[in-house]
Amino acid sequence: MKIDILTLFPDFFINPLNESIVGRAIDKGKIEVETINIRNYALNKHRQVDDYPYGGGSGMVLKADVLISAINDIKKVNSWVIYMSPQGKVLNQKKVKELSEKSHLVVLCGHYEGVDERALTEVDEEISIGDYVLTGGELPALVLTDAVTRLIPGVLGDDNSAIDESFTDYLLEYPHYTRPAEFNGLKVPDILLSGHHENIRLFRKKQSLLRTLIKRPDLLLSKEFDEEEEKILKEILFDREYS
Ligand code: 4FV
Repeated sequence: MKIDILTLFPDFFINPLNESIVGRAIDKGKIEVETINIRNYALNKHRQVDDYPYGGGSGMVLKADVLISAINDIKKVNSWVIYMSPQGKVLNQKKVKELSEKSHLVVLCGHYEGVDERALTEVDEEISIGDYVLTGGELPALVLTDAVTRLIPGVLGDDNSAIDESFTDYLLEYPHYTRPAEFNGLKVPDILLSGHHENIRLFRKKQSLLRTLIKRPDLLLSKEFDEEEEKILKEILFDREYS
């Protein structure tokens, strides 16, 4: 997979794309990430990329002619063009999984007041990282790049770790513990020290359901429960064993 990031601030990405898991994934050639300066597509000698909004108002707007020539210069037949914007659907793990299966993502970073609406004619999808307003689309582009990169086969040590993690199957992750076995008088649950894998699996499933019920019940609205999950939920809700 290749991710081309269209931005006015390519240097913003230097460190984050050279650190940790994403940096290693790029070094291992698991993913290619390139930042392209929108200003390279400015059309006049002043290298202008933005202008005053028609109809007045504060701030500047990124020019459609500049953005569209940039997008059309970069995109290929199989490209998926994403504009990071508060107007987009809020990113979730399901969407990340879907995007991680594409071969080429072009990610457009807005700035100032945003982009000329006509630039969206070359955009396949608007995505938001949350209902708040940022100074630019650079952080959202990094969030998307990080989340997608993790799901590329071979990026995470063992690909299994991306299977039973938060939001996979609409459940929050079970609690994690490591040494010391007792800390500040708080003991690691005995079942995790038992070595009984099936009981540990059931404990973790129950913890995931419980935590999701308490912390993010909204997630359960779009979840299909399998027989075992139904049994565990009944035990939680009615506080008694079900055979
Ligand atoms: C944003 C978000 C976001 C809006 C105006 C950039 C800013 C400026 N992008 N999720 N939330 N973008 O706040 O994706 O152009």
